[in-house]
Amino acid sequence: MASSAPLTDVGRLTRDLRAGNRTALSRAITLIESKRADHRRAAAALTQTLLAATGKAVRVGITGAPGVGKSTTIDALGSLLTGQGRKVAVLAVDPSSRRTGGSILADKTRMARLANDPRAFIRPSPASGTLGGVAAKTRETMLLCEAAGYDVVLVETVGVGQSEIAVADMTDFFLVLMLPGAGDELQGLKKGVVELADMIAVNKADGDNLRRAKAAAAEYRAALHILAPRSPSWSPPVVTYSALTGDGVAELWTQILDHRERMIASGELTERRGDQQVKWMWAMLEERLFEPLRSDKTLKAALPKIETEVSAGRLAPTAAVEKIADMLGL
Ligand SMILES: Nc1nc2c(ncn2[C@@H]2O[C@H](COP(=O)(O)OP(=O)(O)OP(=O)(O)O)[C@@H](O)[C@H]2O)c(=O)[nH]1
Ligand SMILES: [Mg+2]
Repeated sequence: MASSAPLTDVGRLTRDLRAGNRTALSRAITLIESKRADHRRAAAALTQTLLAATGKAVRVGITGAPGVGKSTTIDALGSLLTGQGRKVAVLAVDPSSRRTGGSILADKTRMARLANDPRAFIRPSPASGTLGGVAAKTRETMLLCEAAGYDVVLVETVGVGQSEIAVADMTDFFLVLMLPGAGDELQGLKKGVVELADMIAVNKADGDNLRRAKAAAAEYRAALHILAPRSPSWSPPVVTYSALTGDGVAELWTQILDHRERMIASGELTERRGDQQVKWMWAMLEERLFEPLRSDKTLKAALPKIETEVSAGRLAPTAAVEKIADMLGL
């Protein structure tokens, strides 16, 4: 039904999406990911119309090194939540284009339960582009999912600096996953990530790894003690669990809800979200303002030469900026 209406029929899309129609949700995401001018206008109208229906989900960001078990964790936690009657959306921010068709498939097999769960919706990262662009689309997608009735949004990202910040900036709770074993892993405890973490969870605490996982957790706990916590009402806990056996997965969720309760009570949730909204606005505006730089064909053709001239010291950076601004009509 939804597929017969044009993408720009915002009224229709809004109704179908609010009714929880998955096809409508997918189509709405296609609309917000589109670069066409008419699509962009329709997308802006759609997000404005849906605004009042957004914001009700628990938004959780999940990061960790490749292979730490992010997908397995999302499958375990997500299934636990859908089992409780919740609707779970899984999104990703991966601007590295690492996720080719093949690894999306691999992800789906790592999330085998959720992939076949009518209460779950899995959407891979938007196609590679600038991080700002990818993050903006993911944020908008998150809002669409909320309007479609998803009450938990899990946003996965790879363990690289800028995308972690982007995901922490769009979620209420930032979960950092670690592997058992000390030494190497402590190096992974990069200061930037720890400052973002609302919880550190050591995965794969099963079988032979159990003791090493506990030892790693103790070390992280000690390391965290010397850092100033991000919030006055929350000291990030360090826990161990196994996404494979499911041991400790329920505890992850208990912590997330506990954090939420405190953030609501202290007013920090409202504050964090408000700050995020303003940041999004500026980030999107920046993206928009930069767009002519990427799309203006004459400028695109001229830029390599300008760069060479600047690099060789024949053209002053100031003069180059003037030249580019002229070409853009600024
Ligand atoms: N023993 C054990 N293995 C696990 C656990 N969780 C995940 N694994 C295994 O670790 C490997 C990587 O898991 P993924 O869930 O794909 O990890 P990921 O972090 O999503 O990996 P990328 O998406 O490639 O960054 C798989 O072989 C999993 O079966 C766990 O709790 N215990
Ligand atoms: Mg994965």
